[in-house]
Amino acid sequence: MLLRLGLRPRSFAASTPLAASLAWSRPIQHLCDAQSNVTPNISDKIGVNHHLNDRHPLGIIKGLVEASFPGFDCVDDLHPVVTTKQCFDSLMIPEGHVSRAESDTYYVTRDTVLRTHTSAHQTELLRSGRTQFLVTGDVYRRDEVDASHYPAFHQMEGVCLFGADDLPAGAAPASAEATAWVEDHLKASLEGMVDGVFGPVEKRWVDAHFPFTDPSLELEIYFNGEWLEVLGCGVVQRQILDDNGAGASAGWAFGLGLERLAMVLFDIPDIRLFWSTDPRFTEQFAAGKVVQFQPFSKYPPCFKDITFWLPDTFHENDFAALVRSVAGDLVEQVETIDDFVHPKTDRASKCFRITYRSMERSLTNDEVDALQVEIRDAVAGELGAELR
Ligand code: FA5
Ligand code: MG
Repeated sequence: MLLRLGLRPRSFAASTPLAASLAWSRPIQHLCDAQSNVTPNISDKIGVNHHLNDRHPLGIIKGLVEASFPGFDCVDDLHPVVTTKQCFDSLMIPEGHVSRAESDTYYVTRDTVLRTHTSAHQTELLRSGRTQFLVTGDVYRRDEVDASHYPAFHQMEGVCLFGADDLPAGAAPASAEATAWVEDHLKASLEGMVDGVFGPVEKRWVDAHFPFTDPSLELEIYFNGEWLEVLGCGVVQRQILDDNGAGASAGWAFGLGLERLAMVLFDIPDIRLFWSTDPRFTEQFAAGKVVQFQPFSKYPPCFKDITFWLPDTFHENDFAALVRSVAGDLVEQVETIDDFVHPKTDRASKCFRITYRSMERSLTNDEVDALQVEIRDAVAGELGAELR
């Protein structure tokens, strides 16, 4: 574990501007308490707001999806530091759920986190009386490292409520009939959005589970030879509607990954590119235009393996976050290539392969070696693991 959450009280939490407007949006290192696991490479991303840049692929795709939902209120300026109540409790995510773990979530203090999804704003917007809305923002997760996962990414949440008048005649909002009708409406709306934005693409629905929807589904699109999960969605739990002033309605919600959609739409092969400031990337895009990304070159990769005895509490995301904090976007992938348990002592070790590759230039052996040494030191120091 990089940094553990302690139990001492946090004095500033009460005065932290939550869900304040982006006027507050700048690095948040000063908000973090001593136990925070927010690393500088993450806090530096706060306030960049690619989704507000209409010449960035994320801003362009946001505009296209918003245009597919005419009449919806579009909210895109809520601050990414939220309370655990907003992010988890309000969505019926139980204590002890994996999404709350320090291995998966960036804690600012014990009671505040970098939002892990835009669903964190669902209930406050329901309470504001809105019945159709989209919320876009940057979200943060300690997650695996590969071409489609990044610790900072962007989501768009959509919510649509239906009153008794919208539902089939005689179907009470809380009835099974209304739920089935809302689910059909949800699928048709999202398929319509995807067909409108992408034209013909291969897609499929997969059963899913979210504590805040029932039933729950995910949509996948076939891209670069694989099924890519682009969104999660479902019928909003009755209790959430009842608790937030929408008890007379039924409704659906979705949360889509803007990077994933933009990868498909612009043919962008690696999620790190969204953070590139290389003009060879940024100058390919213009407001309102969909173009095929022209890769500027593929520089050679460099592979380095590291093997260590696992400390008592260890999660693979701890290692991924550590690698990202040392080597940033020079890391393309982190894979586990070997698991070993000592037959006599029962001690477990893992071997990870790190793929280093810059999207902008060739890396030198010396610089990769230096990064690897820094990672080895941090594994021994911060993770408290014994290198092999
Ligand atoms: C959620 O975040 C739910 N809040 C979605 C939802 C909203 C369900 C409303 C029901 C109702 P999930 O963890 O599956 O679900 O993430 C949603 C999408 O975010 C994924 O489908 C994917 O497109 C994107 N995503 C998730 N993790 C990453 C990551 N590390 N990097 C890039 N995109 C990601
Ligand atoms: Mg998912």
